[in-house]
Order: sequence, then structure tokens, then C-alpha cells
Amino acid sequence: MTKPWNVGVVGYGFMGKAHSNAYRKVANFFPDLEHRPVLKALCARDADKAGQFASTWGFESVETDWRRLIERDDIDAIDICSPNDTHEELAVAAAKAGKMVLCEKPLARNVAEAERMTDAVEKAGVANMVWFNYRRVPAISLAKQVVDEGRIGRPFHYRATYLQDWTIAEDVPQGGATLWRLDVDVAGSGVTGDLLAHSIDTAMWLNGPITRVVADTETFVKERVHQETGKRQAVGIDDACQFLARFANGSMGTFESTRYARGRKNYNTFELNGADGSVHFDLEDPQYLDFFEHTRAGTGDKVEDHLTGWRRVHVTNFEHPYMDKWWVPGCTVGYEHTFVHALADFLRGVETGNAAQPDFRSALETQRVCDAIFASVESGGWVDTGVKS
Ligand code: SOE
Repeated sequence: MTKPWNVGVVGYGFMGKAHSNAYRKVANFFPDLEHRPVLKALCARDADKAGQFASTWGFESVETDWRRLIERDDIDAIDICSPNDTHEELAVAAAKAGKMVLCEKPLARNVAEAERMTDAVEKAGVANMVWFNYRRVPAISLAKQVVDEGRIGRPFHYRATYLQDWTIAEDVPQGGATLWRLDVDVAGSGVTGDLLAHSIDTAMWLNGPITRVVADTETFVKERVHQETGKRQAVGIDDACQFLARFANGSMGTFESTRYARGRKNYNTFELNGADGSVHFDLEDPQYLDFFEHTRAGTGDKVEDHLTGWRRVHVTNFEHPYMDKWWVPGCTVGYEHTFVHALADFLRGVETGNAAQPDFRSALETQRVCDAIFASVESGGWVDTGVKS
């Protein structure tokens, strides 16, 4: 038995597009799901642009006031794809109205907002999820499987980078449509909330809680013209951030992120080194997971001969995460599929009662690490994150 599931999407930017695509595709590729998403309403302040987007993607209606959207009885779920400074107000109101709430990452601009949002969805008892889509790259999901199978053994090192280069030019403005990520009041932070939040979410999913950090940030371009005021204004975001971390399992971590790595467009990588093996992933080569096996899992036998070396696994076989839903082995999937996977997991969670992760509470832990990073920059020393689970 299938049933319609009515979604109201707020925002038509990059993420509005990625999520709308997922709503349109999920039932075709995950036909066993009971819920059939219906693009009921698109909400944005600019009626013309909202209307154009709604007609391109097949939304049934348009709202220009999010309050009106949330009041509607024919909407089951609110999906927040608008800038970070809108997340709290929308999520809290949607939860109070009894809607399921899906929110684009980062959950909030800071821990205080994220806590209030988490309280709201938990008090209301509504299903919730944060779109940390990279967990759903098949190769990253496979890395999780490899770790959970005990193939890495005692973990020693976790190493993550998230590098881009799109803000190097000094004449890139800040603020307004598409560039709100550079406006600290709207975004909350720079690369820490935008990029490292992804790296932290993946790291804690694979390697457990980050308990302490020591961090350093830099803002290379100190002033930029603000698109909305037309004035040169101080830049309040971190353009780059590097931090050292300790994990609850005793391993050490290094994290580096910048928007000033010339030539790097979306270079999201990680490597985890353990006593028995290592995994390595690079989003610029997303079909592959690299695995080094030193000890055969479960046997304790060393894998050492003249052919010992890193294995490149082309993650496109039916037995790889999500890949039985798509094409035949050897045929690849891409960025947009990670959102389809996240949505499928969310709906399955609603249907089984086994909530998809990361939910708001889990994303709150990532936010705690982000806030600890800034506390460390302020104090110049190590800071406890307060993350426990
Ligand atoms: C920033 O450029 C950005 O679009 C992030 O906001 C996304 O979360 C990331 O996946 C790609 O880069």
C-alpha cells in the first residue's frame, strides 16, 4: 500500500534543487517505500522566482510566507533549504504545527539554536533529519561498513580535508542570494559550519565522538562589498580553519578546510588508519573507496605477500550500499543520488520506527564541535566539545 506524503520546500537555491530532485526520483528507485512524495508547495519570498522554480520542478502551489505554508493542513513535512539564519524559526514553528522537519546542514548557526531546534522536534515527537548527504555516497557508506566489520582494528589516526577555491578573488561580494555563505550574520560561520560540519559529521559517524579540539582560523579577505547594502563591510566568517582533535576511542584527528585552495573545487577527503587496516576516500573521485588490509578480519592472520597493497574498490556492485537500486555493476551514480538515498532512508525510518540518522540530536553534536572550534580559537588552547554519544 502506498500513500501520498505532502512536502513543502522552503528555498529554491542549490539545495532546493537537490532536494526537489530527490522528491521526484525516490519512489522510482525505491519502489518498496510506502510514502510517495508529492511536491505540494514551494515557499520563497520572491513570487516570480518561486513560481518559475515551482513550475520547473512540478510543485502544485507557491507560498511567499513560510507561516502560511506551515499552517496548511495539506502539508505533512517541511523541508528547510533556506539560509542558516532561518533554520531555527522555521524548524521550531514546523515542529509545533506537528510537521515532520527536514533541514539542510548545518543544523544551525550555533549550539544554542541547535538545542532549541532539537528540543522542539523532540517535544513535538515529529520525525526529523539533517541532510548531511555525504554519508550517503555509496563509497562512504561502504567505509562505514568496513569499520563496523572490524577491518580497521584499533584506530590511530583520522585525517580530513575539505578544500574549495571559489572565494579567492577579493571582488567576490558577500551577502544576498547565493553569497549568503560569506555573511556571518546569515551563515553563522564560514568554512567551519559550511564544510567542516560535513567532515565532522562523517568523522563521528565512522570513528565516534570527538571529545577535544584545538583550532586555528583565518580570514584572508578582511572586507567585501555587501550585495544588499552596496557597502564595503568587514568579513566576519572564517575563510580557513584547521584543527586537531581527540576522539573518545583514543585516536587523533587532523582537519583542514579552506575556500582558498587554488584548483580544489570540492575536495572532501578522509583517511582512517587502524592497526589492521586503513580506508581512504576522495569526493573528487567518488566512485572509489581505497582499502588497505593488514590483518584479515576475524582471523588475526596477517595479509602479507608480494601483492600486498592498497585496494581500489569501484563501488558500483549490487552488494555495495544503495547500488542495487540503480544500474548494473560498473555504472556509476553521482552527487544528486546522495540526496535520493538520504530521503529514502528518512522515509524508511518513518515507516519502520527506526529513525534515519543524522537526526537533529546527532547534528547537534556536530554543532558542539563547531562551537568548540571557535572557543578554542578564542582561548588559544584545547577545548572539550561536550560530545558524548
Ligand atoms: C559550499 O560551496 C557548498 O555548496 C556547501 O554548502 C555544500 O554543503 C557542499 O556539499 C558543497 O559546497
